[in-house]
Amino acid sequence: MLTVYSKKHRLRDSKGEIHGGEIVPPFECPRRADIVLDRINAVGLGEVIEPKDYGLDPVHAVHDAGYVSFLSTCWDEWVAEGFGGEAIATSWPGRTMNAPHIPRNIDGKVGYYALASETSISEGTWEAALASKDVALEATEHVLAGNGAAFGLCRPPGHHAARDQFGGYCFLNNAAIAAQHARAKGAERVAILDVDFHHGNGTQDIFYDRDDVFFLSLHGDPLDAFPYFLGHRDEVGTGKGAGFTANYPMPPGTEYSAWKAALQDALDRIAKAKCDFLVVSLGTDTFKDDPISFFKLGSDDFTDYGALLAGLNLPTVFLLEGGYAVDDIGVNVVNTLTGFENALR
Ligand code: SP5
Ligand code: ZN
Repeated sequence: MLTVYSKKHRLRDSKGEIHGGEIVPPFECPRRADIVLDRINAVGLGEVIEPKDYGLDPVHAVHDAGYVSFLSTCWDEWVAEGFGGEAIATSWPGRTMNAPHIPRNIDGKVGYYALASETSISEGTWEAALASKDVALEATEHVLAGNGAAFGLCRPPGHHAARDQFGGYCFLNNAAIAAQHARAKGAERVAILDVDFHHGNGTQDIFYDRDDVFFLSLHGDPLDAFPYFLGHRDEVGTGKGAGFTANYPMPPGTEYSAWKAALQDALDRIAKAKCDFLVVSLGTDTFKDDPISFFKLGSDDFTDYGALLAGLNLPTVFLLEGGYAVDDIGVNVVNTLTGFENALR
């Protein structure tokens, strides 16, 4: 399988994440991508290429223009304001404010566009986010050209980024950008299957009222896990999108047997919905030793479910999302990809 990778991911190297009231080294760190790339090379998964620059049109196809502009200038505005640290949101339009006006002040804008405070914006974040969406688009192009499957080694991840919000370590929604690009290039109905431990709130937000992109997510119950406010079973889409969002929240301690049953249901629904293109939001934070998650998958389970995904027999783009057991992320990601490939043989 082809991998698309850009070393520009290293430009996203923030110093701190708010976690349990402390500022700690971010779980979402450059070493994650290096370990995945090392494993790809160690097993000889296939060629590794760099992406082209696809520009901002595919970004504007799913994100708000004001949001994109904010991301592109946030760091410079933050520095110009005289702040010494990274851009971290401290005030939000809370539930009693409907925020008709976007603040002029950068501190206010960061709060307006943030959905969580754990994710800082640091120097180089925007450039890394741009490279990450190019990785996703290059992998998508490769699959659209008839090559079966490809892996976009995206970093930073994307699935928490909504039309106009960042957070959960995500800035541009790589999976949404890829799915929209596939639609623009002729796919009739794209399925986005999100197997990251966390609910893909951003992807759901972007496609909630559409029937041409079917979003399905398996995740920790939002009553117990980030992003806390979206991802319940009764969220099924709206308008003509009704029935084209599917959520499988699962409780703390969920083992592979229960997770696999949910996956099989999701795969049945994709097969019945007549989708002709698949984007997999591939997070491996479902792993038993993940430091911020609570599912119990073992490394072999990733191989097993990779094979199940191949059963759909669809053109498939895998895009990296989360996974914070850094020493194991390479094995877990590559197990999914090899499980998929070996099932096709
Ligand atoms: C892409 C992705 O996987 N983003 C995840 C963002 C999670 N950020 C908030 C994590 C809060 C974790 N609380 C963990 C408690 C552990 N005992
Ligand atoms: Zn995650």
